[in-house]
Amino acid sequence: MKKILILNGPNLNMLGMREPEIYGHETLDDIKGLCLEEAQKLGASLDFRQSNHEGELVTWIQESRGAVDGVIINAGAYTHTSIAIHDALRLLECPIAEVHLSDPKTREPFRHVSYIEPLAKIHVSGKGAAGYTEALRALLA
Ligand code: DHK
Repeated sequence: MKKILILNGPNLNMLGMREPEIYGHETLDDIKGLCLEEAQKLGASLDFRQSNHEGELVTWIQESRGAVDGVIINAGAYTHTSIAIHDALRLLECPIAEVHLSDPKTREPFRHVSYIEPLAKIHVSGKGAAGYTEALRALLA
């Protein structure tokens, strides 16, 4: 059974009440439920996590080295700032999928740079919660 780690960065715990016109009405728990359902259909196991702390995300990425078959990451605002998360992801040999609920490239200029983009094999943006299950299917294809 393939193991997938899904990581969510800062403020994604506030989904549902956080700018729903941008991020949608689903909560992170709703998204977790969708992902678990999809993973079950695809015969994969899932570890779904969220942290507001950069170092905790870095530690989880380090711990996943050699332990999972793919990582899906929505690093929230750390996407645009974190060389530490970039460096941690470089340690991985498994495929990485970068997911965003919104499409950062069409938003403020400070969201146009992603330190994760060059390391990810799969990129899904602007599809809301459905982007997570799309990334899961792509990783497991
Ligand atoms: C989520 C965030 O928290 C923002 O900081 C990113 C991303 C976009 C999203 O669309 O999921 O800029």
